[in-house]
Amino acid sequence: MSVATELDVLTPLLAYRRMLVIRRFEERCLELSTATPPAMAGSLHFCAGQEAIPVGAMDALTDDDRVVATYRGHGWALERGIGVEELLAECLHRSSGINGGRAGSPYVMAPWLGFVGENSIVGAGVPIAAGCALASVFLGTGRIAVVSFGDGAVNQGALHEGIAFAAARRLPVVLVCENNGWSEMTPISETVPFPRLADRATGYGIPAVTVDGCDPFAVRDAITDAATRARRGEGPSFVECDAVRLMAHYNRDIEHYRPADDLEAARARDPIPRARAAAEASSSAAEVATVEREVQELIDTATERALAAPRPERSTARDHVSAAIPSTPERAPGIGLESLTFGQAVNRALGNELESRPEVLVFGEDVGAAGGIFGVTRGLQKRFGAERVFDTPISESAILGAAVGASLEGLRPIVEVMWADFLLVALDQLVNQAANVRYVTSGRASAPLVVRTQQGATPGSCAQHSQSLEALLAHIPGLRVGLPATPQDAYSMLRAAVADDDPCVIIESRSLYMIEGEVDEEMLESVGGARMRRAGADAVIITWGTMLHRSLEAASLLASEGIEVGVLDLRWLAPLDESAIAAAVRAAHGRVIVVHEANRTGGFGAEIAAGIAEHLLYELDAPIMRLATPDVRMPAAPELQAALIPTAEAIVKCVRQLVESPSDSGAP
Ligand SMILES: Cc1ncc(C[n+]2csc(CCOP(=O)(O)OP(=O)(O)O)c2C)c(N)n1
Repeated sequence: MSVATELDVLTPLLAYRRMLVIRRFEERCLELSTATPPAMAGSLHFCAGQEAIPVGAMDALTDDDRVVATYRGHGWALERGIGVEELLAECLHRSSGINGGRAGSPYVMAPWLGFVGENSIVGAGVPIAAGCALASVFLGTGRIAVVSFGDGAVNQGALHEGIAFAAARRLPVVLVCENNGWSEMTPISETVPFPRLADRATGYGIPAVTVDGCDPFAVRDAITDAATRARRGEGPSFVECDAVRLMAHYNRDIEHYRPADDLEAARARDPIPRARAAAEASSSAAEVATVEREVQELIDTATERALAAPRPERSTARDHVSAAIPSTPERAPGIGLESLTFGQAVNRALGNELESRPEVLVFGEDVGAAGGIFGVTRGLQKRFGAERVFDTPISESAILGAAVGASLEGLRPIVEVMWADFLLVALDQLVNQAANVRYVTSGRASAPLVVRTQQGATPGSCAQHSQSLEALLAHIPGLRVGLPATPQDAYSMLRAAVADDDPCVIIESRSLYMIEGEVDEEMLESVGGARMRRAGADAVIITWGTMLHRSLEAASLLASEGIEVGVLDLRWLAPLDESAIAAAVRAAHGRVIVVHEANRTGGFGAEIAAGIAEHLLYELDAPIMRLATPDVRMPAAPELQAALIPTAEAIVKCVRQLVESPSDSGAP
């Protein structure tokens, strides 16, 4: 039963009380936000008219089940056990708020209470709920995950991917559609050409019902059935709750678009008077009056206290973006040196992680039985079983979202996104979801997942299978981004990523999968840290990924001309090893060239150059040069690719220019 429930059985009086708490809470928020001056900043989305849904649902759940809520989620938050004062203080952005003012009204999260969170990205909670449910099955906890979303969310890709994922694996998920008839300012009838949204679910082969979402008991019964099926291992179910929206889309919405009769019809179905009538029919008038008085007192006291609470300290605004990097693990160099290809080194790292950490799962498209399209996960499913290494639907949002949910539950998912280009269809789960968890929860929760992907151009690869996208990811606070370029790094950096407590993206290079090198399995490290791959005092090439090899080739060519150029392999763009960059710039007497395969404009090279200019300007002997793929889409023809991607010869030319006439040099 709900943590908010004092009694085991939901009575009409109790249902009324709990629904009234939600209603009065929101009325108070509306009051505070429309006061002059407003006491509450920002947008608030009220669930008035939908209170029966969380109240009924919670009665079908155990305290241990997980709730992933719609952004219109005050009711779910209160019902899952967040106190009125803590929630109100959060909406007031006070330090005593459940998220210390970092979440505000629409993004409250408290995974430690089973409240995985609201989600301000429509539909995004479904894949996350699938991940929570995946963890439940794997860990055998018996928990289910309930995810709520609005009617408009049934048109969202992430929702469909999440359902496909959950249905494919028969995960214990209950999908609760809160159909209030409106998607922001558009009636749902305009975007779904049939009346019953539950019909959408039948295409996934899962049971679906429609119930009166203004009746907590009808909701409870439907969710109890769905939860029972989920607990029996029969997979997800869809419960459409037919409800009403009483308070507009958000606090300042004047509803100019809404027909008067629609609002009137909604008011006629207001669940609060109905719940009151039911309470009066089964309890005395004095009991009902007591409930009303107590609820009012609860709201008034919470308001007084929340308003008096301090605002967050400005000095804390940068805290909890990422965990502190742990010290480098003990290593024993020289033990177990073996010659492996880059791809084999990744496979070895995955095998060792699966072996040493029972909480590691590996999943993605084709990674199971087939071993991945590049053979990198070959043999792992056979060795560790299909519970731990498995194939997924072609649903990148669901793959990443499931990783978010599973990581919140204490697992360490390592997921493969076959091509970095495909990350673009699912970035929400990395950027808006995974990267936020630590910050919004002030470090009380995190999403320690690892995404492995590969990128770059190879002869014949088209414009949708060639891009180098690291700068997009390195731009996001909260994400770690590493680009191994040697078999040893492919091994050690992946293991560092798994050990790290934050979301990490490891970007491999398809063109490097077959290169061979010595790998020391005992060589463990923490995330971060650049490596000087070659010393040289005439200039330094700062690079990463595929360009490391071209830079080293260029350095050898230059050495034969008597020019000694250093090569710094950054390896991790986040965290960035700024001290290694500074040391390299100084050792090269301020002659620097940054080389990368990604397009030039907005490439990470610009960040490196800006950082050097900011901190080391007076160490520079010449303007910093950048060599990158020009701002062109990537053609498939090998001849055209070769005309664009930096070659060793092009690097040599730039370095010569830099070394020979430093003061005149500029970008090529
Ligand atoms: C992915 C995404 N697209 C658009 C929005 C902007 N937006 C916020 S709420 C909303 C309407 C959602 O409608 P529905 O799912 O029916 O939920 P309801 O408002 O009825 O609770 C929209 C479009 C968003 N937050 N996320």
